[in-house]
Amino acid sequence: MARGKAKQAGAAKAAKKPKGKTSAGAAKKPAKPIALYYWPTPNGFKISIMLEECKLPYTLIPVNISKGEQFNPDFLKISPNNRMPAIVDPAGPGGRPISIFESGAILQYLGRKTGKFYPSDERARVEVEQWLFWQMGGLGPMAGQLNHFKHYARETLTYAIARYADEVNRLYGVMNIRLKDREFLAGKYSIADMACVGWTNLWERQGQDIEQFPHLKRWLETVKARPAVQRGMALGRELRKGIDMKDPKVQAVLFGQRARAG
Ligand SMILES: N[C@@H](CCC(=O)N[C@@H](CS)C(=O)NCC(=O)O)C(=O)O
Repeated sequence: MARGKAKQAGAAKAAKKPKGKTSAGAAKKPAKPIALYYWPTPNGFKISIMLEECKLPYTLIPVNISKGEQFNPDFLKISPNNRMPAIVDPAGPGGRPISIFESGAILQYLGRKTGKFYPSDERARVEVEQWLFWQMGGLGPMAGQLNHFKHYARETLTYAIARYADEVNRLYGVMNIRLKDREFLAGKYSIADMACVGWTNLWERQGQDIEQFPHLKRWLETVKARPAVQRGMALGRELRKGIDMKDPKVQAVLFGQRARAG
């Protein structure tokens, strides 16, 4: 975590301006920005997209995972799994701050907080949750392992690459069928789509042929055309410049992690 490098991101700037008055005539206090602990990866994009979609004020706090900032004790208090993204909302339940790790939990929280992209009707909500958890337990982890074995593993393990490439291919097929007769994964655009876009955007790097999945392709183009998605996926892009994921020092931080002393 690089607190010193914290800066106001897109929507956060807008929050500085007072926005009108309360019914009593007193000046309305601007919403306190949400602190977004972030690095520009598909998991990070889920939250930057949601914050942009909801126009919530936020402050970007880069967590440079290639340098091991995910192990800083202050960050571990917020995210004990040493993974970003995480958020701290100063205006949490009861008006008190709340910290949240795990991108799915953050998306659900922000959806409940704003009433946007996460319907309250139980049937509609279950539709969203099924596809959100499908991403969290399937598409994300499988594509993540594929990325590791295909691009970073020190030895070429053909079996591991084929296993994860097959699984990503299967999951793309499931998504393609789902999108055959609906515009978005849960019918209407939702946090489930936000969870998936950063991962499917990497189809080429995953060795997949998007032409094999025309409905998925149409969905990907539609989601990526949204200005908030574009802003979310561009957030902090410059932070990654010059980082070589094949650098042994970077790999020593990210790979071979084992249990830490409690
Ligand atoms: N299940 C977690 C996964 C988050 C995750 O894997 N984040 C990666 C970057 S994409 C990370 O922080 N890695 C740091 C590390 O491996 O030490 C979530 O969805 O929030």
